[in-house]
Amino acid sequence: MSNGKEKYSQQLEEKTEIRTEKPSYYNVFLLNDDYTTMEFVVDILKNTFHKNLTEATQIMLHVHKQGIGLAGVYPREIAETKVESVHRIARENGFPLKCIMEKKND
Ligand code: TYC
Repeated sequence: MSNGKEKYSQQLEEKTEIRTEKPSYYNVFLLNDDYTTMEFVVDILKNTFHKNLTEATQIMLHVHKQGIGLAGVYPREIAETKVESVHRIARENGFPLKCIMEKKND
């Protein structure tokens, strides 16, 4: 009959998972709108996407003029978190700023 010690050591058996697939990367884009302020978008690009002021201003102006612009490229889970963060921070500040992600070709 098995005792508690045996059961416990069975639960601790290690399984080695071998990941063969390379992770997919995603483009994360900001979309233009008529209500979000330029200053707020620059702040998002600095704080959430770690751009410096010059890069953040260039990306913001690109989105303003072209309707869409690339904020960053990340593995799926990080990209999802960026999109959620942008939407949460924008809503907290009363702005309708939209952020989307799209799988890159691998
Ligand atoms: N179009 C906005 C304005 O004129 C500025 C803006 C830029 C908004 C980029 C969103 O992703 C955006 N205030």
